[in-house]
Amino acid sequence: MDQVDVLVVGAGFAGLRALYRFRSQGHKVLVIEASPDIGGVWYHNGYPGARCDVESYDYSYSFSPELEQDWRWSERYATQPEILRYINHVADRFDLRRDIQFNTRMTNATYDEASATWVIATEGGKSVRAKYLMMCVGQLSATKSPNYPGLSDFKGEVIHSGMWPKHKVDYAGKHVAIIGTGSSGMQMTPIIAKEAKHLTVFQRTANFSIPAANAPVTDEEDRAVKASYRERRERAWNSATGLGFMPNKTSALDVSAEDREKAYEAAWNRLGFGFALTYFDILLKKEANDTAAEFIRKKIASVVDDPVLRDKLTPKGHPFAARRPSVDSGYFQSFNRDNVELADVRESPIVEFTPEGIRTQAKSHAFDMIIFATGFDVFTGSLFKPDIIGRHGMTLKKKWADGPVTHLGIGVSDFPNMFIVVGPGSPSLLSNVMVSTEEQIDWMAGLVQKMQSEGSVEVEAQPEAEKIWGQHINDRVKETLYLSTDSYYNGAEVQGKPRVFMPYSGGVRGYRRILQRCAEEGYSGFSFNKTPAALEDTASLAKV
Ligand code: N01
Repeated sequence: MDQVDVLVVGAGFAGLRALYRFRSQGHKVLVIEASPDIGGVWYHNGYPGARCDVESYDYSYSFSPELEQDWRWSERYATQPEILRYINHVADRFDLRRDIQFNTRMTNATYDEASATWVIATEGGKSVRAKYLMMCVGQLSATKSPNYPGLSDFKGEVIHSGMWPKHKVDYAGKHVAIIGTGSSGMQMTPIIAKEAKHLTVFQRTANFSIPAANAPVTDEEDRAVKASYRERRERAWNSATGLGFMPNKTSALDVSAEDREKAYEAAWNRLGFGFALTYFDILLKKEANDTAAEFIRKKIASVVDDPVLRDKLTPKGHPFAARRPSVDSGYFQSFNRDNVELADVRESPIVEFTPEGIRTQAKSHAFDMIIFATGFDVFTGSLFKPDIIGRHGMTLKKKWADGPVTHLGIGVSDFPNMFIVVGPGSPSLLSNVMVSTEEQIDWMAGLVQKMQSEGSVEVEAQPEAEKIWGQHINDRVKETLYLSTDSYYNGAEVQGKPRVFMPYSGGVRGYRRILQRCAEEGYSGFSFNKTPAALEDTASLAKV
């Protein structure tokens, strides 16, 4: 059986960063990746229009000033192919591939209490023993498709946005359906609309969206960013979202309607997600939120010609940004085209798939291709795919049957020497995930260094610390509007999933301080053992 110090699961941005950091620290690291190449979600989400809605300069690694200086982003918001080129460049530049095994899916990981190591088994029958198990499996990687009756009877092509095929998908002359209007559906709609003969978008919930304000990066802009990249990073690390927007102390309710309109207009045309931070209380107070929501509704109204469509496309019934808003490039305008139709599934639900297409309560639609942009089993889906078995046979699925329980989103009691990167309990999807990823991995590396220096072999989150962290997550989210609606933040995206708010809403800056304080306190809330606890238990039993 192969033996390594750190076994990393997943070769996306997090897995590669973990490999780089732990290898630099002298550890023997192995990354296993189920897919044939690196990139994680960016490998799989190759749908048309896929691009990041965090600015390229911020959605990139900060660990190497040389890398920062050498890499030249072409657009303010990078497309999926450009992001893949970037991550491939990083992998080659730092010689990361030699420690990655592709086409290797972890089926289970079992904690061997006697040796304080993990034994990882893969689909191909391989076993690896590791001191530390690092789960870098992403939050948006377990795709989710509704299981409609007749699904397998459909004669055309069925594609999921999050598992986009590698062959060229041709829409020309075709009748295409997109089910789902989250970020993926909204990004692909304008592009497919231009190529397909006819496009039907099946919408269940109208979503708020902000224009991407994308543009090519000029040489001048590139030089300006690179001249003070550190300061830009500092701003990101010390901002609430990891996007670098400075704290705003003004309430949306303390300014005149005219000034508010001007501020929203300026943010609308340039800031993408930053729009949500125009005033500090947009996500805290319903009345403040209403002002932003109303501004967006007016914007939608100004670009959609047909009044009935306009009404259907207008988000109602949930506060702006309490569900993840999109950042789009011409989504609403697409519905002015003659070849684009909106099918409102609340008004007329999908009854079944047929060999020819989809039958809703109202009518039968014929399609050549149906695209599921129906999202993911978020946060826990990918962590539950393999069986992770900790102390005393406890499984992660059982441990989290009522929702994720963690200390700082990083460690779980009964699962010693296992770290979760940007999973539940961390700022994760409420932040620029790149910032949170690097922050957590560097912190974990510090923890492992401490263990090495003092001869500890086992680290484990303490149940009491998990309770305190869980309470803190709940206290912080109660200050916001996140709980006022169903969303994938609180498990509503999968029927039967525990309704628990999963990410940490206290912000990147606050989280960073908490991690720092925890480290200064000797990693409070974690227990460390120099001999595996199981052996100590046996020794004390022998004495009785
Ligand atoms: O998934 P989603 P996504 N019948 O869960 C609908 C990141 N991302 O792939 O809202 C009909 O947001 C569902 O309807 P409802 C980003 O974090 C980033 O679009 O549940 N419809 C919803 O409209 C994003 O938030 C980028 O009522 C059904 C949609 O499917 C996350 O990934 C780009 C349905 C799912 O939306 C996920 O985005 C893309 C059903 N049975 C993604 N089931 C960028 O960085 C679900 N839906 C730009």
